[in-house]
Amino acid sequence: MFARLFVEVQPIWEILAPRFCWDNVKHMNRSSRLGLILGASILGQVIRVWGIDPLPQLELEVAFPRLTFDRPVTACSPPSGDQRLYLVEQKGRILILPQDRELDTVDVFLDITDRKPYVENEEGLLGLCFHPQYRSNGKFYVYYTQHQPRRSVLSQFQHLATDANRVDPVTERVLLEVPQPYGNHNSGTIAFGPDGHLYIGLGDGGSANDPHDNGQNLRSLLGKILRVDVNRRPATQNYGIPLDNPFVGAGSGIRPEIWAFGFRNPWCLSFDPKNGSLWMADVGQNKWEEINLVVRGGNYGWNTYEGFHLFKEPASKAVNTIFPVMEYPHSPQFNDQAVFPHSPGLSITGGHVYRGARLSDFDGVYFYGDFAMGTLWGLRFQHGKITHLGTVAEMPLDAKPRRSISGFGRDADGEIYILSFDGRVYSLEPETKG
Ligand SMILES: [Ca+2]
Repeated sequence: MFARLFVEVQPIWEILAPRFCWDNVKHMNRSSRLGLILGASILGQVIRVWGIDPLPQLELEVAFPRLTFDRPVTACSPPSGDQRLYLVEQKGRILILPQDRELDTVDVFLDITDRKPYVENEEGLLGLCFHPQYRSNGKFYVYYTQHQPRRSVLSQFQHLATDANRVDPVTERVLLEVPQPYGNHNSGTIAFGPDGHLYIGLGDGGSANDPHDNGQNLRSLLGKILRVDVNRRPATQNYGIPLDNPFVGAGSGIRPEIWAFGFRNPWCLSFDPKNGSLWMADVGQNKWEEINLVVRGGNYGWNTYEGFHLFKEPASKAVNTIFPVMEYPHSPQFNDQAVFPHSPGLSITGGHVYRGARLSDFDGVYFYGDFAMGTLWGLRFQHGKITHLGTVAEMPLDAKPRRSISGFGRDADGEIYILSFDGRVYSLEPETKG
């Protein structure tokens, strides 16, 4: 299934030729040339891959032209028929965006900025999802970081009985607190599965290279995806453990909350609304970014493997590793080691499987992007293999500020949005000709 494909990669300078004059390239300073090389290699569409079809191009359009946001990280709509997007800002606010996109006003749904969740670059209010019965119970869940001591917090809140657009922070019920040794790799992506249970992504604790080997340690919650029951719990517990979790009863301190393990920094996880499969992008260390299909009890390799590649001896430490659906390199030079050829990036941002109605060519396509490069890709995975793959939108080389991709949003209709630290939310639009 993961056999190396035979590929033919076109040299970068051949790709460049129609667009750029070589003399201009020679006279660029080093950083500009690097940017150009990376930008050119984004033209991964010219990589000819046997048996994999390309995808059409899309354009990104500013979805709310009169609104800008401060470090948006995720957005979603509640399962209540509410068509509006609820957008999370890393510094601690959840905003309800207007259904009329020309408006310049938002409702502040929840504001915990006074708790100062955002201290280090990867800390903050990082996750939001709504209870499947949100319409009747008004419950939703957030993940945020705190200091003294440094930790991650998973909490339930409820909107006001008198105003569904507002939340009183005193409704908070803390479900879980996890000590964090470092400021990075907090993950914080949360989602309800089709089984009604809450799935929680936790990074490996941070620093670099997973210094405490948390990813492979089943006695630690770090470097895991957890699965908990928010509805049925023992009186003394803040959440229940579904009895069919894979490590229930394993003993020896092995945590029964764990659903899957061997992750570095899941960003982000998402269920395909059509078939329930769980997609998760894991941010890489030095060379490889990866996309995984997560199954019950699966070991996804970190820190023994980074993508498909042995990262830390011995290989025997990661038993039955499940390798990614897709990986991409930090440099085009690594493509000769790759299982699939792919244009480069430095930090993956996982998105969603498209099941909306507007972009029929993209039904079933998993969208993902890169925080550093601003590239948007898509892939379609059917019957155990990738059938379609390609760059669907590129960051303009002269974009200022750079169009990073910090997160994705998905609304009640299944339409996908791109969130960027340039302060914008983008919608996906068919490419305009000419
Ligand atoms: Ca992995």
